[in-house]
Amino acid sequence: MTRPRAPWRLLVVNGPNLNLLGVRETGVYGAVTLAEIEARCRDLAETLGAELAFVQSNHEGSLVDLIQDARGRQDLIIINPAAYTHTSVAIRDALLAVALPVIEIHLSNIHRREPFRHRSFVADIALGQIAGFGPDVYTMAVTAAVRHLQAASGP
Ligand code: DHK
Repeated sequence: MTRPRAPWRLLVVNGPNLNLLGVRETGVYGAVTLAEIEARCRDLAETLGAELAFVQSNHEGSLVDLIQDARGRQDLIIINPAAYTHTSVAIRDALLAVALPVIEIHLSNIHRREPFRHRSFVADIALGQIAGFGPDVYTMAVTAAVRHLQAASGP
């Protein structure tokens, strides 16, 4: 496999209901909108020399399509699968199929919440999981992604 080279191409995938960030359950997910999170990620990506694609869908099949489209076009996927984290074999299989490194993120600390949120179909195929720091998990993941790709690109 060819090693990735800068500029790193990052895809950020957002699952269901994240389009309502800033409005939905603000005590859990905070008051920052997805558009603001995208803007923060874009600023950081530019600073770090990365290209950023940022997508959201409420539909499992559309998320599978978006992940499949990343094959050969992106170097790494950052994903907040939202509720599909806990249910979707299809999203897991799509991530395995494209064989790109994955970073899993959640605004809330899913391990402190209801037991059904403790299970993730993505965690064991991800480089790592970042959860519980609100919108900052997105920029943390962009930083981690670039560091990972830099290390993987070799000297
Ligand atoms: C977002 C959701 O919509 C939930 O279904 C997940 C995740 C947690 C988050 O914290 O970002 O359980």
